[in-house]
Amino acid sequence: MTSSEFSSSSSSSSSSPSDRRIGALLRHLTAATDSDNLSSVYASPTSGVSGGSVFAHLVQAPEDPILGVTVAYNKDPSPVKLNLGVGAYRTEEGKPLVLNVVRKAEQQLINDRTRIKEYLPIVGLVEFNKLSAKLILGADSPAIRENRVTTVECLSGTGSLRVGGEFLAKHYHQKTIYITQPTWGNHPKIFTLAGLTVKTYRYYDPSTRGLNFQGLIEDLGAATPGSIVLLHACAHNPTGVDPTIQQWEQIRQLMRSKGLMPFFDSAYQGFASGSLDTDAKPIRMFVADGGECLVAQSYAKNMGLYGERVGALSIVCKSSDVAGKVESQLKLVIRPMYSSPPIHGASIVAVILRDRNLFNEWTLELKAMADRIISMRKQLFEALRARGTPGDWSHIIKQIGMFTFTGLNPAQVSYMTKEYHIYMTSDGRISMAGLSSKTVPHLADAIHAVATKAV
Ligand code: PLA
Repeated sequence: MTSSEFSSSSSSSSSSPSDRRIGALLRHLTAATDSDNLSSVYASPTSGVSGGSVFAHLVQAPEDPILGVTVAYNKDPSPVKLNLGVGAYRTEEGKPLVLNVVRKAEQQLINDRTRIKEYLPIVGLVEFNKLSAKLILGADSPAIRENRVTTVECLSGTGSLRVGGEFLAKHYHQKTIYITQPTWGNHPKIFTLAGLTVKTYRYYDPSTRGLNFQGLIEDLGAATPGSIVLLHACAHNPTGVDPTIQQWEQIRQLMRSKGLMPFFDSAYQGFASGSLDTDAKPIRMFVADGGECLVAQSYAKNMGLYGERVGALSIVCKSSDVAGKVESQLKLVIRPMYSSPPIHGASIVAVILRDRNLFNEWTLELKAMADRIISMRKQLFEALRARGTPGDWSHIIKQIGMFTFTGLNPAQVSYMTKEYHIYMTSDGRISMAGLSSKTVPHLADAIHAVATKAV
């Protein structure tokens, strides 16, 4: 039956109301089809320009600069291969780690037969949100007490940044976000797709392998008032270089004086110093002055919940009235994006954060991970010294968190991959968490080779 046959029969007096509704719908669709001139598509749904796929014109996209390192690593059959690309913690045996405290929390969840799998609200697990805000802002935070923080569960750190970015693009008067130069490779993509304009501010000085504080202050000082500034809360990725507390205070004063909006990315709380409170200090300094800010939190690294995709976005506001409105608008961002977040990972976090014993056990396991990374720094530094490797490698022990920004160039990185089967991002960043006492000598040999050869 063609649409015209259908519409003529549906308009006859003998047709039922539902026939008539379907007829009206079909006429509507037919009209849209004609006006959009899509009939050829309907006539031959799979035909492309030359009768092939309608996607034949696509070019092969490159692998992601960080996650693509793992793809290449997985294809390498060498028994000595080493993946120092993605920032994922490994044990001394080179194995991924599920924290003991996470296993315990999961067991509790499984044993609880009252638990159900209904959708969470758009904002996620409410208890998780409250506990996450306390974890990052401090249990005694005046902003929490005054009920002017709104927190929504998001898909790990990335999802929190994306939701926060889109919220700002819709509702904040300035659309420019300043990110550090360099930064985590996904930042510019996340914020551009969220609808913001991305600019950079100076951060790292390759000649000192430390912070370019002067450049940072100059660039933020020259930023358009009101702009958004992305700040790595601790353990800057990829450089491992953080401002001192005194420098943070200067940054805070400058940003507040220019009305710059802080957006903290906290992906490594506890990984920099081994202490959750110490690593949250810069954020708490900004919250203590009573001003507004955004915080994206991830539990990927500090609880080892990578694939569970657990994180939170908190927006600290000036009043509880504003916080309520902000939350209502965040829901409008989230609902059409993924409707509501997953339940399992956030439940694990809530079980651990609400129970004093589990919480304490977590802090010990977290400290052990941070300490092992610090010990890898020392071992690598010593191994290079023992080999007499030319150059100053003290930044390996000075830098903080998961990564060392080695200073190796892309040609040296590619030589190390080809000759030594060592995988890392082309900017010379190595994940210290992927190293072990057993693999340090292999890495030191490779670095020694590229530092002594003209690669
Ligand atoms: N922010 C920063 C600064 C990060 O380094 C990462 C992860 C995230 C946010 C997002 O993490 P999440 O979404 O998993 O919570 N960076 C990793 C992994 C560890 C990655 O690139 O996805 C990295 O190797 O750089």
